[in-house]
Amino acid sequence: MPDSTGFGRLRDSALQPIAEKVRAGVRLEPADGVALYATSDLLGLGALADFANQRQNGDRVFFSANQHINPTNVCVLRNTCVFCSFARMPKEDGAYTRSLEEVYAEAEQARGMPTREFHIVGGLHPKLRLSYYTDMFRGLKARHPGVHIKALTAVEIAHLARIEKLSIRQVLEELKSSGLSTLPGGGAEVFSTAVRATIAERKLTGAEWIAVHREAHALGIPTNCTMLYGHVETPEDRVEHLTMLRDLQDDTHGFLTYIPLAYHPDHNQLGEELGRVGSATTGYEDLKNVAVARLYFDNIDHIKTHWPMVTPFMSQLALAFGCDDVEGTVVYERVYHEAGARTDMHMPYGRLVELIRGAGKQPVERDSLYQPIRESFDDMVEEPLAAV
Ligand code: V47
Repeated sequence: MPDSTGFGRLRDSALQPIAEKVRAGVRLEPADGVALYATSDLLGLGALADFANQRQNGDRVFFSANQHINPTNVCVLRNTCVFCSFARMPKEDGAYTRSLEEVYAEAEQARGMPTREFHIVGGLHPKLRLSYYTDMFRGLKARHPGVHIKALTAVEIAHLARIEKLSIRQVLEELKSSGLSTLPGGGAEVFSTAVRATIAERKLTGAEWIAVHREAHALGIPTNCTMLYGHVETPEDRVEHLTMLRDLQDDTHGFLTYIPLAYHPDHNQLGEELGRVGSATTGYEDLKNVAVARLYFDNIDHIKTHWPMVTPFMSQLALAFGCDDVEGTVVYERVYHEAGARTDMHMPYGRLVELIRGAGKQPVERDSLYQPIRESFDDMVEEPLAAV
């Protein structure tokens, strides 16, 4: 086939018209998204996504020094979010709820480390009130004034509004004035009503998730967005989900980055029902989800790879498939490790730098709003990637 796009020969002819749009910077239609998910020409897809990423970010790859904190795993949706291995009933084995002093003690690990962000998420606890979180954020800010607080998914915000009988806006305003600066992208799963009915029956709907993020953006709170892939969703469900995120971004420009989240099937009901225990998503699917996102989101600047889920090795490969943003140091990860992830919990700062350099890219330490903090690492001691 003659090559009019400059991408070389594309093995799948369905990619040809999409390649022309990508080259010309024309927005992809939902049908294009479905065709991208359908292709088996992973290298062709990757070449297009790499082109789109290079045009936007050059060789720069962003990372942050962050620490995840999960104050409680008690969750009222424990029995209906069947994909989740993290949640517990209040009296169930393994249930925990940290006191504020315990949260502060965990956050002390940030001292002596380069940490610039606390990423704080947990379950929908029936008794923890809004004041638990506002006190927590004030306390953390008093102890670590320079550390940014990215906390509470849209689902947790909606839960707090419900138990406090406040509006979403009021909850967000209270949280913002106590130190919260951005929201993470969790709880989105897949917006399709049919998928939600199967995997997360009582969680807030896709439209409600979007409404919380719209409100946050209106209040000057930037947010992240995600999609949980690799369970019962179809390519059409994925594209519908990406389209809803892209539409909101057109309106608000409040999303900082998109993170495709790879479903882990261990220790949860869905994994058992699907007969998938012990077999997470494939590397092929992981790379495809990064590449499609880079091509479909012409209005979201960054695509992040979450190394605890897909392994540092897949995250490094993702950098050749359209990804420009790598999850940070993390320190302690519970959500995926409960679900069977066998990766380390902590990625030392120097190892992140090496991971990015090893892909021939230029590491950039960023703050939570994607402002560059550090771009020269010449004096850094090498820390090789550990096997997982
Ligand atoms: O919403 C739960 C997912 C999410 C499983 O914003 C599972 O920077 C896989 O959203 N297998 C929470 N995934 C985590 C999240 C996140 C992660 C990293 C960075 C950011 C960010 C956000 O974890 C949940 C759900 O989609 N999850 N159970 C599981 N078994």
